[in-house]
Amino acid sequence: MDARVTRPNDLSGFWMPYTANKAFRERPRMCVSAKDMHYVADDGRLILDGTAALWCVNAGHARPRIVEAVQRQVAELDFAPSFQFGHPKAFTLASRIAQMMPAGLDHVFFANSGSEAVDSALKIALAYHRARGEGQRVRLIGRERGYHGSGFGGTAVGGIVKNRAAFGAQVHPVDHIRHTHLPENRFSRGCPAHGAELADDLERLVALHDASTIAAVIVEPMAGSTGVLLPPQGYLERLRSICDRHGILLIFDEVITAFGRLGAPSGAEFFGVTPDIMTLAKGITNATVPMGAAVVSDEIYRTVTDNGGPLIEFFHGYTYSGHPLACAAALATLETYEEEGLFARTAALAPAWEERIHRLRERRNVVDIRNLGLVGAVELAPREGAPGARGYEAIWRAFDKGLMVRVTGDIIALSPPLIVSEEQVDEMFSTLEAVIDEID
Ligand code: PXG
Repeated sequence: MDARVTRPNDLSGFWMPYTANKAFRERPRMCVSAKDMHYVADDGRLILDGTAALWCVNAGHARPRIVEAVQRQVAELDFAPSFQFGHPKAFTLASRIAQMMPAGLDHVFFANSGSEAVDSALKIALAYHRARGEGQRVRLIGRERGYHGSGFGGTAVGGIVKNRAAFGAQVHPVDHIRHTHLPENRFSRGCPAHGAELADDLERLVALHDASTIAAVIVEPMAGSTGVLLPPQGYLERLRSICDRHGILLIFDEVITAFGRLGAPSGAEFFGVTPDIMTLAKGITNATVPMGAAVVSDEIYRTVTDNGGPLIEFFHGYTYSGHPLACAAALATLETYEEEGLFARTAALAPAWEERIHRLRERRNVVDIRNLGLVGAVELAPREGAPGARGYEAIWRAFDKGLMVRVTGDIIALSPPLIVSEEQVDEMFSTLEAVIDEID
């Protein structure tokens, strides 16, 4: 089949998300089909997927089991409501997810994206404290340079300046602990040695606001979107113990880190630290059908459902919570991960990945390299007076050379599908070297 299609002439109707819209129209990058590790561009070129799209196509593109499951599902049960009615696959899927996640996280609230998963998690935290008679615990704590999606809740706890700046006062009382990115950790391999004590910044906020006003702390175990910031060794354990000391819920936003990205079912398992609530999305369905979820401890679920109110205990949900197509896609995705041993495969490939990415150290403008699991970041120095310009150039230069990369400012991030071969890893970084060499 000829993959070429006519490019639509008018590119102004679609207001593209998180995109340089005007620049895109001048230099469009269109994908028209995909299979396994590759996209096909509208000019017929193969594009190696260096980022699992937006960190989400973990099993690779158009995998047969998932495609067939969605096709079957749409014909069998296109939609069924989850408000006061149910359908079996949502229950089966919730149990499967609970089995995959750390012991004690047993109940799953379904949403349709990471942003909705985050908003659900934050509302669950508030409802939990209220149900146990501590309704004054309303403050939500995020972290600088954190990303928790684009809902109002996620934007408020998020810590990326540009994502917050245009939207005025946020809707909820929030505060932020310090980010974990320290200059002395540059070129670390895996989690950096310095900075566990940055978790103590939560004690500062407890002293300022009093623990009795704080409902929850939300962090990404490994911050992806903001440019791959890794937790210093011992940091997450310390955060966990400070939360415990003060009755503050710990939420791990695992939208990127769950489903094999680090070589384990979740970041929680990888790091050996269990949160009270975990958010999921992206890899949950291999991105074929939108889905998100908040997974909560039995204690939280029971407290809210036992004390929340008569009949409906928790007044929150989405029309498409537990959508049958998403459930079918997720079940087939989890089977694919398991059948192909993709999480263990990632763990096995991680050392070669680390070795290869750190060979970029001597390239021009490279000021830091970070890696963990199948995640990597190459940070370029900003061009004088034009921060982000080198990063943006890297996107289109890489695409011209047949590679998809993601960029935050001048940080180039890579996170390929977990089926990537060692040869493709080498191809990816060889292309990236050529791209970096071209950028002045
Ligand atoms: N939490 C985290 C940790 C995320 O990374 C979201 C929530 C929001 O998910 P939705 O499904 O609402 O977009 C995300 C999303 C990038 C990039 O290039 C990262 C995300 C989305 C798009 C691009 O780093 N993460």
